[in-house]
Amino acid sequence: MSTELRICPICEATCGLTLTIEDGRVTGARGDADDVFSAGFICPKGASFAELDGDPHRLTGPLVRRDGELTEVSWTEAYDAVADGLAKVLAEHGGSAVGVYIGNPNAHTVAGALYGPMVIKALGTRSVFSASTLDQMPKQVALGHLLGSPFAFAVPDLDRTDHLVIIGANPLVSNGSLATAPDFPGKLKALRRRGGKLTVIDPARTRTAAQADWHLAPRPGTDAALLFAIVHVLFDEDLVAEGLGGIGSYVRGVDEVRALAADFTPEAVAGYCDIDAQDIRTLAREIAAAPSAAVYGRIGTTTVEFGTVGSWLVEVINILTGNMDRPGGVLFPLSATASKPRPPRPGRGFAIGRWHSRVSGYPEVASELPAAAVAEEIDTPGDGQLKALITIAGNPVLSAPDGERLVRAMTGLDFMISIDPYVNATTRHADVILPPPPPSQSPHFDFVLNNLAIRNNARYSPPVLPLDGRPDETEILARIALAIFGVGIHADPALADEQVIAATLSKEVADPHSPVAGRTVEELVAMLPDGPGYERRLDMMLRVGPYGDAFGADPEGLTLQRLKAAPHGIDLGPPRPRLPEVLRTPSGKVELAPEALIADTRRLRDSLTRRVDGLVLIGRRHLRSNNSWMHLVGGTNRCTLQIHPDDAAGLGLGDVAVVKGPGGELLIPVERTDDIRPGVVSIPHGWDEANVNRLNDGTQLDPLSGTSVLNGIPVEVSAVDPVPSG
Ligand SMILES: Nc1nc2c(c(=O)[nH]1)N[C@H]1C(S)=C(S)[C@@H](COP(=O)(O)OP(=O)(O)OC[C@H]3O[C@@H](n4cnc5c(=O)[nH]c(N)nc54)[C@H](O)[C@@H]3O)O[C@H]1N2
Ligand SMILES: Nc1nc2c(c(=O)[nH]1)N[C@H]1C(S)=C(S)[C@@H](COP(=O)(O)OP(=O)(O)OC[C@H]3O[C@@H](n4cnc5c(=O)[nH]c(N)nc54)[C@H](O)[C@@H]3O)O[C@H]1N2
Ligand code: SF4
Ligand SMILES: [Mo]
Repeated sequence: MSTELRICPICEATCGLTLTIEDGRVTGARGDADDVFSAGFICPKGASFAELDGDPHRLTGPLVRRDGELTEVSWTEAYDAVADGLAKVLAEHGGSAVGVYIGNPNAHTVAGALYGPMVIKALGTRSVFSASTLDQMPKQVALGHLLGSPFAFAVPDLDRTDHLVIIGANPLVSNGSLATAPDFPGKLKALRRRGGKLTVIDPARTRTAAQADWHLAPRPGTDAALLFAIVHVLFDEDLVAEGLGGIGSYVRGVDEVRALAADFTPEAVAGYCDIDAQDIRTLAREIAAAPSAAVYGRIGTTTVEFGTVGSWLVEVINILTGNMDRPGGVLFPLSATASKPRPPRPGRGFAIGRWHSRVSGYPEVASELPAAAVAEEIDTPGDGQLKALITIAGNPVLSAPDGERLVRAMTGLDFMISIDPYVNATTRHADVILPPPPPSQSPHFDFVLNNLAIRNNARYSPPVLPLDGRPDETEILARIALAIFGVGIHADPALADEQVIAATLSKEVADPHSPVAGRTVEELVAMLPDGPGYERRLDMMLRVGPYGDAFGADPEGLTLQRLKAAPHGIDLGPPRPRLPEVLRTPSGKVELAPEALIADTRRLRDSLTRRVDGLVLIGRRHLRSNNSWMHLVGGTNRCTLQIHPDDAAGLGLGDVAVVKGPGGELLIPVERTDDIRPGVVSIPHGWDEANVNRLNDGTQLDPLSGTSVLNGIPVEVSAVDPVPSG
C-alpha cells in the first residue's frame, strides 16, 4: 500500500487529496492536510474518488460504430475511423461544417485547457458551443462590457470579508463556483466567528441559506430588479462610497447608472420580486455600512431571463460600495500561468455579434454560439448546415434544453466523435467514442480555475498511476488536431505542442514588456525539460508568467521543476488590488454604464408590471453528484419534484406528478418540503430518466449572452390519476 497526492478534478474547489494505492489502483481518498490551498478539506464527491476512478462503467478502450452498433476496436482502428470520418466531411463541406461542443470538465483537465482550443483552431469553425451558455456566460459578458475583458473575474475575498451576500448560489452543496475556494463551509463558519454577516438570497432554503444570518427568498428570475433596487437605495440614501473605495478615478458612468436606477425603487420592484421594500432598503444599508462586503452571484443570477443585467448589477453594487479591488471585497486573482501583467494600457474593448448563428441569428458571444442552438444548426438544411459534431467532455442531451431534438438531429449527422469516458445520453449517438484515462492516470494543473482562486497558488499533480496502454487525453485531442491540420492522426503528437511553444515564445521575445524580451526562441526552447508536451507547455507558461523565473533571469522564480519539488503546492499569497492591470476597455476605465446594459434595462423595466401566476421551476444540486454524470457511480440523491406542502395540497398531488413546461412534460416523484417557497418547484438536472431540460423548449435566452433560461421557467404541475404506487 502507498499514497500519492492528486488534486481533485471534480469541482471548482480544487482540493488536494491523498490517494491510497493498492495493487496498482486507487482504493481510497482523504484530504491532504498539508495542501497549501485546501489544508485537508474533502467533500463526499472527493471522498468517492476511488469509486469514480475505478468505476466499472468507464470505457477502457475506444468504440466505433460498425453496422449501427458501437463496437470495441483498437486505438489504431479508432484513430483511422476519426481521420476518415473527418476527412470526408472536411473535403465535402470544410471545417465550418463541424460543430464542437465543449463540456464542463474541460475546465478541470489539462487536456481541456490546452488541447480543446487546438481542435477548434484547426477546424476554423465558428460553430463552437459550450456549457458556458448554460452557466456563467452572462457574468463574462457583464465583465466584458464593464472591464473590457470577459475573463477578468472578481472573486469574493471570503477569508477577509465582513459581509458576504450570496445570491443564487448554494456553495455548501456546490462547493463554490467562479470562486475557487476549498472548504466553503469552514469559510462561512469563520466569517461568522469573526463577527461577519452572511446574507443569502435564494428562493429555496438551501443548506447555505439555512446557515445564513438572513435569508431572503425572492421569486425566481427577479434578481436583476432586486439588485437594481439596491443600487437605487445606494444613490437615494447617499450611501455610495466616497471615491468608490479608491478606484473612483478609474470609473466612468456613475451618473448614468444613477439615472437608470431612478425607476427601480424598492416599492416598484417589491411585488415583482416578492420581497418587502423595507428589506431591500435594509440590505442596501447593511452592504454599504459594512467595513467590507462582497456580493457574490452565481447560477441563480445567471441562467435567468436577465442574467447579464443581474451579473452587471452585482459588480455595480460592489463598485458603488467601494468593495471592488480591495481586501474584504472582490479581488482579481493572478494565476501562475496567466500572462505577466504588462503596464496598464487601453484595450480593444468587448463586443458580441462578430458573427451570428445561421438559423436563429443569435450573436456570437466570446467566440461561441448558444448551446441551445446546437440542434437547429444540425437539423436545419441549407448552406452552412453542420454535418459533423465533436463533443469533448459534454452531455448536451441532458444539460441543454430540448435534448430530444438534439438526439434526432445527431442521428442525421454524417459524423460524430465524443471524447468521453462514458456511453451516455449524448455519446451513445456518436460514431466514435474516444475515452480518456481515469483521473489517476492523468496529470492535473488548474489552468482555468487558478484564475478564480480566492488565494493565489500553484499546484501540480503528475499522473499517479501509469497509463494502462492507452493514450492520455492530451494525446487524443492533439492527434485530432493534427488530423484536421492535415499532418496526419498518426504523426507525433508532440508536434502540436512544439508548434504552440514556438509560436508563444516568438510573441514573448518580441514584446518589449515580456520578461524574456529580446532573447531567442531557440535558447528558451532548449531550457524546457524533456517530458510530455503538456509539461513542456506548463513549464513555459510558468516561466514567463507573473511568478516565473523568466527563463533563468529571476533565479528565485517559479518553474515546473520547483513546483514538482513542492508536492503540496506553493502558496502565492492573497490576491492584491490590481484593477488598472485588468482593465482592457478603450477608455482605460471601468465602464459602469455600458450601452448594451442600458438598452437591456428597458426590457427589465417593462417586465416589472408583468403579471405572474402559477408555478415556476428552478434547479438544485446534490452533494453526491455532479451535473449529469457522477450519479453514475451511485449515491443517495434523488431526482424529485420539490414543492411546498401547501402547493402540493392545493394541486391534490399524490406520490407522482406530471410537470408540463413549454418544451414537454415528465413524470416525477413528489417531495413535499417547506424549504422551498410557495409558487416555486425544483427539479435537479442531469438525470436521464427524468430529464428536466425536456420541459424547456430552448427558445428563451438571455439576449446579451445567449445563455439559456434554466431557472424561472413557468410550469404546470398536476396529479397523476390514478396515483401509481412506489
Ligand atoms: N436545468 C438545468 N440544466 C443545467 C444546469 C442547471 O443548473 N439546471 N446547469 C448547467 C451547468 S452549470 C453546466 S456546467 C452544464 C454542464 O453541461 P455538460 O458539460 O454538457 O454536462 P456534464 O454533465 O458536466 O457532462 C460532462 C461529461 O464529461 C464527461 N467527463 C467526465 N470527466 C471527463 C474527463 O476527464 N474527460 C472527458 N473527455 N470527459 C469527461 C462525463 O462523462 C460527461 O459526459 O449543465 C447545465 N445544465
Ligand atoms: N455537488 C455538486 N457540486 C457542483 C455541481 C453539481 O452538480 N453537484 N455542479 C458544478 C457546476 S457545473 C456549477 S456551475 C456550480 C454551480 O454552483 P451554484 O451556483 O452554487 O449552484 P446551485 O447549487 O445550483 O445553486 C444555485 C442556487 O440558485 C437558486 N436559484 C434558482 N433560481 C434563482 C433565482 O432566480 N434567484 C436566486 N437568487 N436564486 C435562484 C437555487 O435555488 C440554488 O440554490 O456547482 C458545481 N458544483
Ligand atoms: S469540494 Fe470539489 S474539489 Fe474538493 S473534494 Fe469535493 S469535489 Fe473535490
Ligand atoms: Mo456549471
